[in-house]
Amino acid sequence: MSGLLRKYRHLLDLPAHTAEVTLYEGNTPLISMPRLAAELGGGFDLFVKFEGLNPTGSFKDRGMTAAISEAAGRGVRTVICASTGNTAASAAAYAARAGLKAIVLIPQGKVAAGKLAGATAYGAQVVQVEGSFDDALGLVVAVSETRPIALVNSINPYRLEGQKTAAFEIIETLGRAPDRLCLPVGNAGNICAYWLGFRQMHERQGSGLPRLLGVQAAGAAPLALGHPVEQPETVATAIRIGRPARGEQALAAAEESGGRIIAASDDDILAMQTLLAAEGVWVEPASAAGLAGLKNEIAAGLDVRGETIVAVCTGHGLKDPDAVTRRMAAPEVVAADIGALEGLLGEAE
Ligand code: AN7
Repeated sequence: MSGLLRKYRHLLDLPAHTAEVTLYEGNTPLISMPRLAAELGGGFDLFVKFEGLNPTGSFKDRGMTAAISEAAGRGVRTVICASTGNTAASAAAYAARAGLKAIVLIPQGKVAAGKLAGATAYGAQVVQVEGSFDDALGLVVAVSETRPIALVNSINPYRLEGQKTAAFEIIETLGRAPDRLCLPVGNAGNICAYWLGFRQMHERQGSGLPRLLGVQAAGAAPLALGHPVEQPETVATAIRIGRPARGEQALAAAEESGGRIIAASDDDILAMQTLLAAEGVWVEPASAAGLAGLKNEIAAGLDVRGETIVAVCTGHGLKDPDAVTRRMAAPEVVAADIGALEGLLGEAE
């Protein structure tokens, strides 16, 4: 078993002092989704790259193994990030692994339970900011400029180096790049990393390039709208971001690929979360955004017949259990009695 840095070191632009800190991230499954493809109109092959199966439950671990390995190898003692939750949990875990201190700034009251619990469990100093993710990012950038603290948000170029590995894995599994890649967009690091990774492999081995479909939540869609959103709001709290740090780079990548960045409504995102779970893949709301956008595009006439499409599902459903439980009725109750159970089940098989 090896971590991503050891496996892909020859393909990653990391300084010589980088000292691998790993939790054996990556190597996530590419799951065929025939029923969902049929639901979306059929005629194409659909796969989910299930990044929720990383060590801390999100894709962030790919970039974090790189960023923390670089920081640790340089002798840094403390790392800091702003986060909507997943980056916080991942930074906390990899910092703990390396014996470093992690400070994570999160928007007050807007982080899903599994992420806050994770950051706390791994021993990070968790600070709630009275403001948005964008406000928190401004603060950590400023503080990392004046103190010997490493910033591990995706502004850090090593994060993108690590996250490129997801594109490498998809090419390894399919034997080439997919025709289209859809994924959620928040601070816009991941879409940029995928594009870097696909381009790198295409230059090396002619593996092809996917069209990118980046999808934001409608209430937090600065790139789809073309201007910053001062008060972003969405049920998909992971991507509740109004001023993406890599926004321009993401728009350029989408355009270069022949794709685009669009928005999907919260209702569409939650409906897609339900559809994915109905085929056995439970993801957090933000992770359903890419496919929610794809579904809307197909309904509006996008022709994907004959294509191979990969949807990146970035985080596990367990990250945000409340997204499901707050919408459900309490499960029915039955007496501890076989007659009562038989009555309740009726004719069901
Ligand atoms: C599940 O954790 O920004 O476009 O601070 O958690 O690379 O930002 C999370 C982002 C998609 C968007 N899906 O990725 C953070 C944070 C999930 C996420 C995104 C995030 P980027």
